[in-house]
Amino acid sequence: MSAPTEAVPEITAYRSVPDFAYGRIKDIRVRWALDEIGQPYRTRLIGGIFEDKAPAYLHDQPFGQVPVYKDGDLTLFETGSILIHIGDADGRLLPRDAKGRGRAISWMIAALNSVEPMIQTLVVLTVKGQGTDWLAGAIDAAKPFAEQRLSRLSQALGDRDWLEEHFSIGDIVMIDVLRNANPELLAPHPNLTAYVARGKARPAFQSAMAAHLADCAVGEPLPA
Ligand SMILES: N[C@@H](CCC(=O)N[C@@H](CS)C(=O)NCC(=O)O)C(=O)O
Repeated sequence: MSAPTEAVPEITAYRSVPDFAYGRIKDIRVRWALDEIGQPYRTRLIGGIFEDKAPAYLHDQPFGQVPVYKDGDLTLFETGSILIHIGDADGRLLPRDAKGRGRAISWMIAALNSVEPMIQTLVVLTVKGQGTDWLAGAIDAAKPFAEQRLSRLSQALGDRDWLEEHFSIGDIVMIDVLRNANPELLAPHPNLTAYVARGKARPAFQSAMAAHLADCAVGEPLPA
């Protein structure tokens, strides 16, 4: 739910990205969480993904990445920390009890730290290795790590709708990580494929994705 007024939180997003990144930039996670709780926000577009970032931006996000989140005098970077902040403000995405809160945060960190690196490695190799003679060998080396994590995740999810009893910030990040994986990796695990489809069917995902795509043009070239 994008809103123009300055009284609402602000998130940063890119004005343009290369083809492979279109619809995959991480501001979607923050937009999705905000839309889940009906919190309007505004976006600040910061140029192309590979453009240099201004010193003021690097102060807010030391790695020059998207998203940065501002709410009044609070400025946060890292989607994980932003989602905990949003979740704490509204119990629907992050249970208030210590056990439930801890499990939801554990799943979110598992998505960021145990699952995403394995999947992202394959994406980077595939994008940067196109046409090279090392790509096949590198994929063969990296793929078993992703397969093992997905297999364990599939086992843990079982036949539940969400990672815990209720949908949480853990599901937002895990589903966003999985939807960016090569579908071939998910194919052996129908419960993961169905889990991603369930997440993408949520009205808040759809409104967040529509706003995300509306802000961003496709076609920025890859740097050499
Ligand atoms: N760990 C960061 C990662 C953010 C991130 O990877 N942002 C990408 C877009 S999806 C980016 O801005 N990349 C440009 C760069 O790394 O220079 C987070 O979760 O917020």
